[in-house]
Amino acid sequence: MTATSMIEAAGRALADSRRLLVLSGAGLSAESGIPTFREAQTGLWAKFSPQDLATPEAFAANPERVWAWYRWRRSLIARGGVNPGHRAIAALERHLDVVIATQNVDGLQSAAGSHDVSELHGNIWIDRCSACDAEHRQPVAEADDDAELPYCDACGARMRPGVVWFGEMLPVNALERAQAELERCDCVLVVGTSNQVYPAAALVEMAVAGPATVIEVNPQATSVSAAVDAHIAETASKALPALVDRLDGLGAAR
Ligand code: BV8
Ligand code: ZN
Repeated sequence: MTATSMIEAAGRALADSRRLLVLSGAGLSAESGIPTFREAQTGLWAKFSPQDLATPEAFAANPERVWAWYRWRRSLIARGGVNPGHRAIAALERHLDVVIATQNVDGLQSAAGSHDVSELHGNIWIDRCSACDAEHRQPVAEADDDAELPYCDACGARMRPGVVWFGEMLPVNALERAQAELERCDCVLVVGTSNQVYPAAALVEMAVAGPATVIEVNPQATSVSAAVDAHIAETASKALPALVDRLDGLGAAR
């Protein structure tokens, strides 16, 4: 089936649904100019693998390098901002009850206006104390690469980015919220993830194994593409606004 006919089928499935769980990954923010982890990192970071930077060990060994990487990513996010895919997901709230569980740390889905976003891997705009967990939310702005590394006002320990690194537990409330939604929703929209990082990938697998209709938006095939109800092989910024247009056209009332 072509992407257009898949969008037709997915539009009808969404029109017949009342409660939608969105599971999103880095591909949703790719069109904001934020490289996904799968793509080779650009420029200065080309020689590093994210797995080698997004770990407690990397931070302990070289906090300057890890902070430089997060500051580089903060600048990309501040520059790129919300894209049509993020805005379309927010617009779906006109037609359905929408809960979003995102692997992305960029904060862009909330910035696009979505009201119920669980950040499974934390948020890049939060500094968190490596000792007492005190948190400080940074303004969304280009980072100052030359700024001193931050220390905790409360206990003096080093601050770290408020994200979940490899080998770290996910925030229990975010994960439990997503798991609970899998029981309640009648449709799941999987956007821009290669389903390779657990336990977030397990949510997608549970969706595919469950009773809800599953729609996947990803220009590439993934490990679940053959098992979902509709795989729209298109980018998020094209497919998601088209889905919203279909729902608007079908006059799907909430
Ligand atoms: C945990 C935040 C256990 C940081 C991220 C050894 C020890 C411990 C754990 C493990 C271990 N070995 C394996 C594990 C499990 C590990 C894991 O899954 N590893 C993988 C590599 C196998 N998981 C963990 O470590 C997790 N914690 O298991 O704890 C534990 C138990 C008890 C006690 C203590 C601990 C924590 C995982 C979270 C890691 N943090 N992010 C940061 O961002 O800096 S993960 C990070 O990579 C992202 O958040 C995302 O989730 C993940 C994948 O990123 P990408 O590949 O870039 O994105 P994605 O996969 O979404 O792929 C992009 C997709 O988009 C592609 O399919 C592409 O086709 C598509 N696309 C591209 N363009 C577009 C598009 N789609 C639509 N439109 C487009 N335009
Ligand atoms: Zn502290």
